[in-house]
Amino acid sequence: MKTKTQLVSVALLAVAATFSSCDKSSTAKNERAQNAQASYVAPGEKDEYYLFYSGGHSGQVFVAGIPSMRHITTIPVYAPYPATGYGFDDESRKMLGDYTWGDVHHPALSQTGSKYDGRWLFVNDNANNRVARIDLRDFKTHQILGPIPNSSGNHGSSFVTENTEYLLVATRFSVPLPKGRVADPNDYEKEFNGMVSALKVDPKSGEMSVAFQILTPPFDWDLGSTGKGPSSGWAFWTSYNSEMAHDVLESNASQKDRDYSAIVNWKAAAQAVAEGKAQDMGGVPVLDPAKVPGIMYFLPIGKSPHGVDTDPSGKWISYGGKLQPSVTVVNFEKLLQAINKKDFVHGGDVRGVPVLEYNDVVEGEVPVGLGPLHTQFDGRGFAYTSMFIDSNITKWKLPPWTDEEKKDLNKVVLDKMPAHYSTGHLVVAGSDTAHPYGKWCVAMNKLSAGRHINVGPSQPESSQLIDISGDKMKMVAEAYTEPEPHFAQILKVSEIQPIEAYPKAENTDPNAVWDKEHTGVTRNGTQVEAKVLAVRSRFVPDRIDAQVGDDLTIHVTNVEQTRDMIHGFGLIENNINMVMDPGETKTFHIKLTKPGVFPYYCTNFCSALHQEMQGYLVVANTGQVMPGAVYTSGAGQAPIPSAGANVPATSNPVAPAPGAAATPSPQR
Ligand code: RUQ
Ligand code: CUA
Repeated sequence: MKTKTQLVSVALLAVAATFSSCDKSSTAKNERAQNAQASYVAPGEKDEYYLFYSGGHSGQVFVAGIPSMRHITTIPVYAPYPATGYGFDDESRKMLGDYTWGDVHHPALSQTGSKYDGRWLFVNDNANNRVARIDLRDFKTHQILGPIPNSSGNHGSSFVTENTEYLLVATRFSVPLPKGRVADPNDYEKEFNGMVSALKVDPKSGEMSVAFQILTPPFDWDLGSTGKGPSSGWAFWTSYNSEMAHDVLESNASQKDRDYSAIVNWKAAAQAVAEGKAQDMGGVPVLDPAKVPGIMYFLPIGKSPHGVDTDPSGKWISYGGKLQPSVTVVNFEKLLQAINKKDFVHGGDVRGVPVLEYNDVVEGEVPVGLGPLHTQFDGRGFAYTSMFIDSNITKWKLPPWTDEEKKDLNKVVLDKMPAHYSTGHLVVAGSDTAHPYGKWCVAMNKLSAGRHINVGPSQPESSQLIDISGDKMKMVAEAYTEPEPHFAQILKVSEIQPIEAYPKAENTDPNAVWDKEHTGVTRNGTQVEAKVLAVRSRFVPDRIDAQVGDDLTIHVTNVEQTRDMIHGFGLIENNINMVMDPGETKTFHIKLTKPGVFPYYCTNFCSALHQEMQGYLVVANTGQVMPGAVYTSGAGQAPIPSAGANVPATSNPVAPAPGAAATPSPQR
């Protein structure tokens, strides 16, 4: 007689057999072949789009190709990344400051005229209130701004305005302001505040700076979206915790049926700041919306909404319900009318901010299903919402709706594509511009639940590529990334032309060396400076002398001008690992504390003689004279300091004794 367990496994086997036999049916086979073709990029061919994924708490940005979904490169932003030497040289170390991690959520491409201009990619750090700028000319991080003052938990970030005038960001957590002030969380309502911030972007250099902020009640701001077209100059935010709870948020922040969306007129706010209506807080001009009317309004929206997304026309604002099974579509024109007519909730304001009447401005609640988080648009009148609980992508039709559709909005829900599993964000190519590319959607799923080969308990995230060009969505490929993509941006490859080497003419580093004559080591007191040249396949000089107690600075210039000719400079047991791209100079500084001879070597495989590309850093004891030490003669050159008497070289305990055979005979 079979045991119960045996029976269960027999049943499971039967189910598995059904699945595999249906997988092998000719329809499935045909479909698979078609999908494979749709995402196949043959060896030697290239992808059509870049996919820039946020890397979540890995602190990085991943770059993949669409449609192949192949991971192509990783751009380190908030975390050291030895592969590119990021976080080891002086410059990137300085950018990282006191932190070695960040939580990248929402990348945003720069725009001109509500179209991607291919210049920069901005990414937020949810954890330490920062925003970074990646230059798409070299795919490198060039600036990290922050921690932003008066802000704590930079989640609602970064959203670019139509011409990248500003990045608009909002704080997720409320804290006592200015930061550093301590108050009891029991006094949350009174003592804590949130903030919406505008970061100015220099139109030439992309350099970001904190322009101004708007004070808010202590709601938890979640996500944002900037306006365009009719909503140009406006921005929209979702929040949770209008209850202003400070503990057990899971239930305490889900009491009310509505939470507030903030409707911000950022142009009016900038104007008010210019007119001197702001007050300084922590060095930032801060506007109080109770005292400066016309810059902020609140709109009650379904319980704890999550994403808010403006459609390409700028007229429809979609709010993902998260805890209610619908997407709320707001008609911006009605919203503007209500504001102009001062049609506010009777006698209602929250801390001096006027509250709009829900029914005046909402076009409809589209019943998309359970757990709607984010919505994207294809520019053809369709919207796609990620469903966290239902684990699918739901396609629906934007207004204008017919009277019949209005009566039953189930009619505008057009298609559902199962995703695997629990989709968080999704991205449609170009959705946040006035000119989406459409065609591709990528679902970023929170649970991959064993759809890949087993890699133990730490499971990757899954991303699924969906063809949205037809009436019905079609899933064509699946890929995995390390935790954890939140949002992404898609850019047409043909729209940018990244450089492949840094032109020599552009290298303005005063310590760059391009020929052997200018390399060398100089000493001034205890300051030792080495200018090193790297070229296939050697370092010049390949010996650097210093002493314990010295401040050693090493500049390495990779003089190559050829694509992919990268050299590294790894210094053994000193935690130094620089990587120089062709034409680049990098610098590190180290206080020498331990004596020894430390080999340095090229870490990046550059030629057949890559292994030979090595040298020695000789760190003598203080005052110990190394007869072979070579210092470049020059002005200001001081002699090696000696500690009174010369410290003799340590004798070699394994050196052959005088008179012994030079080469010991092999042991028996
Ligand atoms: S958030 S899914 Cu920043 Cu929706 Cu992650
Ligand atoms: Cu240079 Cu390997």
